[in-house]
Parts: sequence; structure tokens; C-alpha cells
Amino acid sequence: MNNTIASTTKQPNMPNYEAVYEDFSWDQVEQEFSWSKTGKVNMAYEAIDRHAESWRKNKIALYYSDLKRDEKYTFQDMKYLSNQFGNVLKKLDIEKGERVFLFMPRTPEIYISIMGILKIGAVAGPLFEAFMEQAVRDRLDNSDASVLVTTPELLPRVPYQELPHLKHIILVGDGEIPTTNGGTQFHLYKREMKSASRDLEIEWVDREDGMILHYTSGSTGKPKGVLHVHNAMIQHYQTAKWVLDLKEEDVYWCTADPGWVTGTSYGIFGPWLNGASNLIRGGRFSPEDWYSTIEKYGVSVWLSAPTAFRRLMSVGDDVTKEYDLSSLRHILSVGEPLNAEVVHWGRKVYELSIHDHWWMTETGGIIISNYPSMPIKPGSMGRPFPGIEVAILDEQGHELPRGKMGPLCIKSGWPSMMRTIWKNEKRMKQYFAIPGWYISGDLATMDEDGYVWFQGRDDDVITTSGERVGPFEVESKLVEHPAVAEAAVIGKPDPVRGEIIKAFVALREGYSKTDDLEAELRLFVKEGLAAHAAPREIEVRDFLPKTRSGKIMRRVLKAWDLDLPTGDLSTMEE
Ligand code: 6R9
Repeated sequence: MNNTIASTTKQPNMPNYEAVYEDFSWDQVEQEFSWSKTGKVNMAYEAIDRHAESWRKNKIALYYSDLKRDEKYTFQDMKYLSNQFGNVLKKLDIEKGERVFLFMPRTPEIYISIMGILKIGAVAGPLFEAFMEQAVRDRLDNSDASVLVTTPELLPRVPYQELPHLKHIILVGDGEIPTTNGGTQFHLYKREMKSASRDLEIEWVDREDGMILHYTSGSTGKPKGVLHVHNAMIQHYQTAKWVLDLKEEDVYWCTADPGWVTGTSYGIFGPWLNGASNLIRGGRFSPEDWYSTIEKYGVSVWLSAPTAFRRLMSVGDDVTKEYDLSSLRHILSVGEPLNAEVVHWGRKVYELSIHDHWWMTETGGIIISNYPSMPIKPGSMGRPFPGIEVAILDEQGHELPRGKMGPLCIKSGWPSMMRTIWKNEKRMKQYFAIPGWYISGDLATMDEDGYVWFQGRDDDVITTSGERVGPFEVESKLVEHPAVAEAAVIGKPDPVRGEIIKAFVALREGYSKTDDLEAELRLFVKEGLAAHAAPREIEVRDFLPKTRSGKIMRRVLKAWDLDLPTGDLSTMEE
């Protein structure tokens, strides 16, 4: 194996990768849960109550901090609070299967509410706090949500008078109940919780009953509602154990918001199914704040996204020396390609390998990963999770030779697979156009050792003078240059070459745009990668458009560049 480095994570939960991949079956995991005997299940019971009824009852389930609050909740606290919220919903006659949406900041109340929603068998729908009116309307309308939990500050962005299905709004925080309410009834969270009982009869549901609805934006059209069921817990549990490597004494911090699937599968379910202490930090990103959070809480397992690691890298190494980060023992990254450069930088400043892994809203859980129990290849997303088969297929479903770029596909049937696209069976079927396989929409290569290398979204790949170029390899090369903090690469129509490569770059502190720098960057890619991969055009920008989960929106840059319509922008960061 070439270009591998060792994982720095000591004594991993997952034994030898090859041996496990051979023997593993999901049926073994099912035996971990009591419902394997009764057949009836509830995610919230397995994530919270099971621990509250065990010796973990006084263990901290949730540490919460932001600029104003600093709180701790044990598993027992979480059990009682979520029971109370379940009772609040029951009092409103909310029934199994109804959609209850959340549009609020990342505070303890959102975690309590989600657990209460699941306990009564309803389906939770988390939204990003930063959504504007149109984005909120689209999602509440498509899902026919009957309840919304929100805050008085966010209420002006909720067009409840236009949403006939929305029967109730529960307001978290101090505020007045609006007097013009159309057909919607308003309730105050604090008041309702106070009078709600701590005892609740949990709604035992089937494994295939709906649990959470995550909206995800495509490049065109309205957002898609991806439905996941309680059965997903099998995968959440096992991947959190082996990929996040959670252990009893860990303090785990996932920086993702619950509006993004990473913030639920691995910000709520995975860690709590494993009985881990989960840290939630509200507020915005700042390197100082993040490092002091790690120091203060003794964070040991840390999951974040490439955009955050690149920003931490761009402020320089000295900042890391001002904090005691010695509690860290395992670091993970997801959501976008993790440039090899960032992995090497991580080794230098944290003395730890950053473990890249891959999955999607639609897959519900981790599919490909760099595990602590196998060598890492920087720049690769790793290998398939045991029990899951991944392949690079052509349109007819034939496997492509190793090293060839093609659609990244997954053999259908993994436990946390989405069950439908809400009210859009047609779209659901398109994902499975190759019989027996799920087509991810990403392009990748697989090497001789079975490691998967991301090449770009299907719609982002560039063809220039007959050569297919994945934007990611060009971007990765660019960020290796000391002047470049972030890069995004698109194909621009060209009468001669089909497309030419255009790069947008954000510079690191201390650098400014000059003709010399542009020429130097071009040469840097040409010499480091290939002449045909060198960007013909380079544009320096203060920032690159990104989704709230940190993905660079290449299609938006392309639309801006070519004066085309930008499509759905609801998930774009301001
Ligand atoms: C979990 C999540 C899914 C898309 C996916 C791919 C990109 C995710 C990645 C990655 C390169 C990785 N993506 N992880 N690309 N390397 N390790 O991100 O879900 O928001 O649905 O996005 O994100 O393009 O198809 P979601």
C-alpha cells in the first residue's frame, strides 16, 4: 500500500478491519437491543431511557454551552424532560406519524423536543435556524407538518397563516402569543412543560415506522424530504462505535447543527445509543472559541467538517499552542472532500490523524470510512463499512476497473437507508435506476486496496479537451499552495476545448491578489498535477459560497459566472 499513514487512535473499538469485514452481519447488532425480542422499538427509548434505567442514569448525556448558558443534563434528566415534552404533544392530540418540525437555535430544548417527538411515535423535522421564509414555507408545506417548535425571534419567518395543516406552534423562550393567528394555536413551551407529567407511556413502533424527515437541496427544483425510520438505529449504533470509536469516558463533540443530517445521526443518535456524553456548543464558529471549548470540556472525540479544519488551518498554527488540546484522542471529518494537505497539517498541530468518512442524507449513516483500525490514505474517504458493499459502476451496472472514475454506488439494503422521498416516489426510484443498487450522484475511483477516492458530484465534473477532470483534485492541489485558504473549481463552456477550468480562490491571511500569484498558482497545478488540469482562469474572492453544512456550492459559482439562474439557494450560508 502506498501513501498510507497510521491512524493515531489508540486501542480502537473496531478490531482488524479485514477480519471484521469478512465475518460481520447486521443481525448481530440487532441483538444489542431489547426489541430484537419484542419486535417493537423506539429510538428515544434506546438513546435515552435505556441508559436512564441503568447505572448510567447520573452520567452526563448533554453538556450545553453558548455565550449565555452553561448547562448539564444527565440521562435521567433527559428522560424526564423528553417525557414531559411528549406529554405536551399528547395534550395537543398529536398522534403517531404526524410531522412535528423544529425551527430554532441549537439549544438543549431542540434535543429534548426531538426525543419527546420520537417517544410519541411522531416524525421529527429539523430545520436550520438561518432559513428564511421561503425555505421554511417549502418544507412545512411539503411535509404537511401539524406542529412547529420555534422561538419568538424566528416566528416572523414562519408564514403560518398560509399553512392550513399547521395546527400548533410551540414557542420556546419568552414572548407574547400573537393575536392574529389564523387557524394556528400558540403555546408557550415553558408553561406547557411546567404542567406536563414526567411519566409517559412510550409509543412502541415498528422498525419501519417513520422517525425523522431531513430536507436536502438538489441543484434544481424544490428540496427533497428524505424519510428515515427507527430501524436506522442499527447502523447509527454500530458506526458510532467503530468509526467515532466512542468509549465510556469520552466527551464527544460533533460541531454539526441538527438541521444537517450529521447533526442528528452523529450529533444525537449515534452517540446516545452508545451512552456517550455529548457536548453541544451553540453560537458561531471562531477558532478561539472552538479551542477553548475543547480545553474547557476535555473533548476527546471531535467530529467536524473540512471547511472548519481549513479555516483553523488558515489562521495559522500558533493559535493551537495557546490552548491545552491534550484531551483530544480521535478526530473526524465529513461533508466535503478532506484535502490530504489538511490531514498532514492535523498530524502536525494536533498530533492526530483526521479521519475522513463519507455518507449522505439519503444513506442515513456512515457508508465509507477511514477506521482507526486500519492505515489511512490521506485524500481518500476510506473503505466500506462492514456489511455494506460499495462499487464504481457504469450505467449498465457493470463494475469499472480499479482506478477508473465512475458513479459511486451502494448495494441496496443497508439498515439506515432512506425509505422514501416525501411525496415523490418518482425521485426515489431514480436513485435505484440500476437494479439492486443505489446511485449516489457522486463520482469516485476505487484503488487496488479498496480505498475510495472522491472525484466530485456527477454534475460538477469537467470535460476539458476530452479529458475528464474531477474538480476536487484541482482544488486539493490549489490549497496545498501556501497562499490559498480555499478553492472551488468549475468548468466553463469553451468553443474549442468543450470546457475550460476556472478556479475561484480565497487567500490566506497576509496574501493579496497579483498577476504573479495567478501565474504561480497555474504553474503550481500544472507541475503538481497535469497541464490539462491547470486552471485557465483564476478569480480571487473574499469568500466562496457554501451550504450551511460547509459544502462549496460550485453550481452557484458557475451560475454567477455565466449569468444563469442559481436554482434553490435556501441552504446557502449568508
Ligand atoms: C453527511 C453529509 C452528501 C454529499 C455527498 C458528497 C459530499 C460527504 C464527503 C463528501 C467528499 C467526504 N460528501 N462526505 N465528499 N468527501 N468525506 O454530508 O450528507 O449533506 O447529504 O451531503 O456530501 O458529495 O454526496 P449530505
